[in-house]
Amino acid sequence: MRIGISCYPTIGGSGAVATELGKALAKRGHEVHFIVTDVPFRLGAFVEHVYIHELDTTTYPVLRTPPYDFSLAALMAKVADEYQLDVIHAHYALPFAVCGFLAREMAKRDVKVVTTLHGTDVTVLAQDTSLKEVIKLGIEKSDAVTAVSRSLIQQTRELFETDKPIECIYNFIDTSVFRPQVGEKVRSSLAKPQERVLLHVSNFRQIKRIPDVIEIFARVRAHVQARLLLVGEGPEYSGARQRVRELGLEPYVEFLGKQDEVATLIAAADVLLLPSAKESFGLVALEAMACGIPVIGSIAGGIPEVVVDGVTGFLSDVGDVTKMATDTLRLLQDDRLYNDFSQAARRHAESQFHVHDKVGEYEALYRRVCGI
Ligand code: GMT
Repeated sequence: MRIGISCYPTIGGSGAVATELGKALAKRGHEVHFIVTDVPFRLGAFVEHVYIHELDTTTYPVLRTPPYDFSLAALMAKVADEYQLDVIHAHYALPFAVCGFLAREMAKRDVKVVTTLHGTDVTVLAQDTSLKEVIKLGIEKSDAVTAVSRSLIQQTRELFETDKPIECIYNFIDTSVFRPQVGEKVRSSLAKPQERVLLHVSNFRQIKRIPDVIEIFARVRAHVQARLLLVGEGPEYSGARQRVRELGLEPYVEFLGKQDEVATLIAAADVLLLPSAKESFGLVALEAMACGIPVIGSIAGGIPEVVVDGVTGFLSDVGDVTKMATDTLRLLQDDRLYNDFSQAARRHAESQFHVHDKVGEYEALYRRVCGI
């Protein structure tokens, strides 16, 4: 098939999933056209059957802001016609599903629009009443809609009061890339042999609850020698640095900033902390589990669909840092328990979220909407 993919190319779960999907589809022989503002960060080296169509965001003196969304829709339609696309896959309702809808109206061929909801587009942007109706339009005008968890389907139904069928296709992982042991070198450069390593990876937005991450670490460190790796950047970054200073934890916390290649960093850790207030899926939890790293997470959104409480990690109510710290210590102070969790996490990632299975689900969906 010939598939167009539009996504946010910057660091973030939705861009990572869209890019990995495109690469996996291309490896299966499909022709994949990324229609984007920049080359997606996870694309890496040249991949056969993958084409990039970058948007030229020309500004005109008369316009206060470039007509970015219309230009993207026009580019989608142009690529659809020139390369005879069967499907445009929009990753994120706004603007991509809406642009896809406009592109389908403009294109000369019968191209179908598939939208994947990733979370923030629904749970955060829909709170803005001025955007809610346009997001709903993008969802309802798509030929097919998927969401990355059942929880997100439920939330979408409630927020938009829509009966549009939404299918759950979970995010996926390439377990040959995210695997135990790949982090050994990184670990020895970042932590002392006797230190246990706690890790948090996010875009440092308020919903990630970075102060909880630091508090859990402070409580754990009171009992075991440990180091905290913080990967990512965002609005809460400077507040986090200040909190670490106030608690006197500076020698034990590494702020690593934005990182493209996270597999080796994740595999270098002992435990992943994900205490988010909102999370449609929690891709980093899956990446950690694939590396055999148990997850300490919150009962929020789709996290309980990814992490099996008491088997591949421990889950707590949002904000319950006491239980999260206690559970982390339980894992770190009991080697047998830790190994059981580590092995179960890897097995669960392989059996439930393998890239081959999920890409197969997307292929079946594309075929269905195209009637082939
Ligand atoms: O977590 C973020 O803030 C980034 C966001 C995005 O748009 O890339 O991630 C969302 O999509 C990911 C991929 O499907 C999910 O794993 C994340 O859980 C989801 N984030 C939220 O729902 C907050």
